[in-house]
Amino acid sequence: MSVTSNRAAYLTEQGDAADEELGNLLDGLRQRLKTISPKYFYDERGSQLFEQITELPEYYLTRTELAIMHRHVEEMAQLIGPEASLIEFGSGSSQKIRILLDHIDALAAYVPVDISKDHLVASADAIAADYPAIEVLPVAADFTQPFALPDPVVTPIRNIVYFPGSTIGNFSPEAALDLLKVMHHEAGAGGRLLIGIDLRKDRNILERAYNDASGVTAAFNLNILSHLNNTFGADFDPAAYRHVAEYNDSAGRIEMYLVSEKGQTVTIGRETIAVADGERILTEHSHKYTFEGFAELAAQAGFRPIKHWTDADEMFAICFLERD
Ligand code: SAH
Ligand code: AVI
Repeated sequence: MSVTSNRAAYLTEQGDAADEELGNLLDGLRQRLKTISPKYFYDERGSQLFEQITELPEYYLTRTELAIMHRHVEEMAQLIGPEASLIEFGSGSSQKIRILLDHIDALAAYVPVDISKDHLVASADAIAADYPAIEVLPVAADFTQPFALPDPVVTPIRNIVYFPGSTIGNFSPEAALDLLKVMHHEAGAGGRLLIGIDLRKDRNILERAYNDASGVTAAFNLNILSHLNNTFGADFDPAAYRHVAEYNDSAGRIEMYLVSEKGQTVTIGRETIAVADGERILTEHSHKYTFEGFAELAAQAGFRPIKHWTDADEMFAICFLERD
């Protein structure tokens, strides 16, 4: 773990060694259904493309969650209480947190946690500049592994883990449970969780959201290959793959793939991998929950729902939970 100064405050960096990362990546590509972790979407360009996705007319998730936040923020702020530390998992552009920061009294600290380091630093700097009274302590880490929390100057009364965006949906139910356990750990005694979940709905609405007419989601999906080329020296040809997103009704999830347009090989490290014509590489699942299904999962991690809010069409929910 190293600590380097930046304008926001101090950036804490925690992560796996490069060879462990490469080993995990190769394990995924050796499976019968080749799989790349969706965490590799988020290099600087991937983070920018995700920002564009949030503004697409088809991608209802962000504007629906923002509307719920605006509508119920006073009640959320009351439940959070004064002198809390807000720990945001997958903070991205730190846009939604601003709604809470505008309404919470005497926050102890804001701790944005994200794997996309440059984007994290820029977003944390912007928050620090716009909210000079709040201590901003960014952590660049893979949040699926427990990480050390920075020490704020003001000792928080409680930790609130904030996990918006329905990013929990990008994990299998087993991995989501493990992640909820990490959040339970990071929340600590008396801690709470405020989390966004995308609800089950008509497959046409879902498939449109992940197959936008302007092709931004396709560019986001294909960018994962450029990220692997830059990070691991791989030689994927992104132009030789095509984006596919479809809803799997029985599993309740959108599945995103890259489909190879021809037989080809890719070299990563010392390994050469054959990809057949028409073969699919799985890049992302996006699970859609019922509120009850999510509450059941959260209960297994030691969280009890206190309150939840939805929009009028019940497209999206924000849940506030406390530790048992
Ligand atoms: N919270 C924002 C961004 C959601 S996009 C919103 O609600 O709009 C998902 C974010 O999680 C990205 O910023 C990505 O970089 C981050 N992320 C994805 N997987 C991660 C991981 N394993 N560890 C840390 N951050 C991760
Ligand atoms: C970050 N996550 C919740 C997004 C989702 O909707 O699953 C990522 C995304 N993938 C394609 N479009 C957006």
